[in-house]
Amino acid sequence: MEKSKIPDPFAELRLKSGFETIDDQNDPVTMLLRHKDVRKTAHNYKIFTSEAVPGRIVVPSEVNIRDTRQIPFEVDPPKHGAYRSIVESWFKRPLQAEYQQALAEMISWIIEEMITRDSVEVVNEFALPLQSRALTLLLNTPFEESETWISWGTHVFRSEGEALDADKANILYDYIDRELDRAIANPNDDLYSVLIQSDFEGRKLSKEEAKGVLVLTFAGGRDTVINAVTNAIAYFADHQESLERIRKEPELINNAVEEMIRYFSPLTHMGRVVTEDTQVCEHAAKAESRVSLCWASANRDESVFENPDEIVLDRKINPHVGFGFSHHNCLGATHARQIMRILLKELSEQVQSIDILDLKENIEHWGNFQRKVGYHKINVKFNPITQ
Ligand code: EMZ
Repeated sequence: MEKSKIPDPFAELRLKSGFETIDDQNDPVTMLLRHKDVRKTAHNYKIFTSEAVPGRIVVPSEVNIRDTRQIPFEVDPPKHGAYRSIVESWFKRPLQAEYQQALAEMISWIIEEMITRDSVEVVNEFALPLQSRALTLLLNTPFEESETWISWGTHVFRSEGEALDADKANILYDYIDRELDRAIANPNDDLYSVLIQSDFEGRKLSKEEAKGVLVLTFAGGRDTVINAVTNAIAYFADHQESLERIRKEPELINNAVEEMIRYFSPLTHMGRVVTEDTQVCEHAAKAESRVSLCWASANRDESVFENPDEIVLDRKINPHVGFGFSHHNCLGATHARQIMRILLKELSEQVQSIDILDLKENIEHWGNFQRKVGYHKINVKFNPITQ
């Protein structure tokens, strides 16, 4: 089997029943597996709320390690929209030419350095620094801050072998508190300062609300971006011809990125809490219970996608839900898309081929499902293009 393959563990149950209930810290979750059900449920925020106890819609639940409500992620409409409109234009900055230029320089520089090495561990030496450095653009903070963020590792709430790591989470909270205090005392033009000065429903955004946006910004786009970047490199290692095709047809890049996000589905699923007794897939779902929208399964739904288990670089109709769906579609998606587009462009221009030396897969366990989401480690050798 190709080393970069990401199998679909949901296929059988998606066809059979459309759902599966799994345990999560004694707070079960019914995972919805079909594209149609996932989208319908995502729309229906009145019965399937995101505004539960902070941390409960995340699987694994973060209720024991987090009190701060992530904003706008853990708020329902109409308040969700009011929060989102404060931050939307900031998170669209990656569409600006200067932003893309700065990002391209960062990514090009990393690749230039990596192609000189005999071996690169992509997760920690490539994807994590890339994600953290790119985040300095999104926050508009000094580049040096990325060193601190890199030291936190690939996930701010989890460590290898530990699903929830409260000590680690506290490092992030303390850091954000300090930065917000600094911004209150000495505002500048970074995201902390912008949030603190924002107006919300006729008042200023509180420090706790600003913190909610920042925790989401740090946590939500971290392992997801790292997995997307790492999986893309593994894919090109197995498919040198795709790298070549992108070099010759760079106009394919946007479609190719969407297709990779569909296939990789860097975030397996996201939960909702049921507000009243209802039904999912002709199955009773009680008020107060949890369901999850399984993006990874929906993205392989054979009733929607032809050849769902293949990366079809020029797939044209691609209603994937890799960035979520409906009101809560990913706030960081513009930034993530730019990272991926520039990565593909720079890789295709600098790299001839990639050899995988060794790897350790990152397998998530959800009840009986085992899902590969990426790698804990993957050592590769980048072979430069030699003219
Ligand atoms: C939450 C989540 C957001 C959660 C879009 O996903 O990402 C997870 O990685 C975090 O642990 O807190 O931010």
